[in-house]
Amino acid sequence: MGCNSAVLRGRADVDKMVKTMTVFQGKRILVAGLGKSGVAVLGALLPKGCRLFAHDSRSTSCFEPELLKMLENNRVGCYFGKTPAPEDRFDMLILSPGVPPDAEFVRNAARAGSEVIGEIELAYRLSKGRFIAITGTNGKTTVTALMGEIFKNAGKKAFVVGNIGTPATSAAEDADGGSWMITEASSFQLETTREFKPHVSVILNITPDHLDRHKNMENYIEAKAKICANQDERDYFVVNYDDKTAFGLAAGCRAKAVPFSRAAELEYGVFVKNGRIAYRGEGGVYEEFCGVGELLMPGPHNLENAMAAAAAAYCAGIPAQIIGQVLRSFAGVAHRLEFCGEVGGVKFVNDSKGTNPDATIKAIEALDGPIVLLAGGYDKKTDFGKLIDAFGGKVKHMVLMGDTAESIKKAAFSKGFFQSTVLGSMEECVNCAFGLAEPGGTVLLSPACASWDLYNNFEERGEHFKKCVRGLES
Ligand code: UMA
Repeated sequence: MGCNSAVLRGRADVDKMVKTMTVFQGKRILVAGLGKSGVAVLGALLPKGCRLFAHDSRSTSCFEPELLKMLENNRVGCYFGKTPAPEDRFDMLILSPGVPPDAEFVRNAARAGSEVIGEIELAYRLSKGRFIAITGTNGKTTVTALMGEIFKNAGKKAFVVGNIGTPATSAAEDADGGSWMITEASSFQLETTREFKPHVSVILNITPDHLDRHKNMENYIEAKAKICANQDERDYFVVNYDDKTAFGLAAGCRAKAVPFSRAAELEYGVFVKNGRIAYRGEGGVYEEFCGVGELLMPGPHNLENAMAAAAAAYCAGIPAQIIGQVLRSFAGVAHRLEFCGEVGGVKFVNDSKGTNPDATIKAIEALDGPIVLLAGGYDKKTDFGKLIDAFGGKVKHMVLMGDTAESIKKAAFSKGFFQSTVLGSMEECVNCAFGLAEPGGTVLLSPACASWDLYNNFEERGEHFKKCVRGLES
């Protein structure tokens, strides 16, 4: 194991440098979506001598004056609150993750011959760093953050980027050949990759999510599978052996598969042996990282996250002893099963990052009951039946808010769970949940839905929850 292709990379670096010097010059490029990703793309492309355009469905008045000034000073053509006309020609479109590739203006441009790529693909083309890409319906933020800690502790130069919050493009050109780009990759970001070829790719699990965007499970799986589509025999594909859908993708991938399993002792890969997280590889290699009981992050899903991070870091050449050290000290990330206080004997847990039913099921599994669950949010056309089935007597009451409140209540009714209250705001929900919870019990915010109906992002929603909890304390 380990990356030993320094000579090959040297050649690849030179090729890449020559390519990026020439490829953008004089080209007409439309950057679609001017959130974090679009702004990072503009920042990277402005010095490259291309003719830049920006599109956003929001109107001009929604943007900060500084950003508008910067666009004007750099003569960036703007399509705000409107899409480009069909006759407007571009050599390339760079899509932000939130902009669907099947939007009419994107399809028109592709039909007219524009190359359409996403922001992560651009980062890959610009960067000399080696990519480790992590995807999965749930756990990818935790694994990405954990890997960042492992690399930091190993003294490596690493950038923690992607869906976790920092666009990969913003760090792409700071990463040299000795750097690692530890990239959380969502299905939105992977969907628009073409040449993207991480040295190590990770798929944690695949369960239904974002079906409003991908339309069906096949398309969602196809988007996820792009993480390993260009990998070859020198690369590694870390995959959950216990997740049939994810593991099924190993058959079509040319990289060395490194499975991890919570349930089975594997002949090759990462597994649990005598209560310890262990790795077995070619040539009789056997390593142990740490004891399962030494992990600080709660729940069986976090054991899987730890195993995946250990496998991926080991593939990248990090010694087992350093990996074990970090696994023993990593307490998790904010908004993921984050303990945020106890009032009158009731614990409050913020799992705002639980943006699909599977994530909420994992949060319920990780906690001891009784639980009052705060759920509901933006409607991704998800089926909530499986969530209700997973209550297993632990969830005593649901307090629901947001666009999906009524559909979750309906799904619960059809399964014979009648303890649901629908309310309009976070303040009301937290107060109500506190009133319903028993001392020794837990109020869990794990909405099973994205936040975009009432908040800009899950962080804002989690912070609002924590503020309401602090309000109970005073
Ligand atoms: N916009 C359009 N047209 C559209 C959709 C959006 O013009 O059809 C515009 C919006 O008006 C806005 C901009 O695009 O001005 C926003 O772009 P964006 O939605 O791509 O968001 P960014 O700010 O660029 O953030 C993105 C990711 N957002 C999404 O995937 C929705 C962030 O993931 C990520 O952290 C960031 O890039 C850096 O890589 C967030 C997310 O919610 C956390 N991800 C989803 C998830 O985890 O479930 C996938």
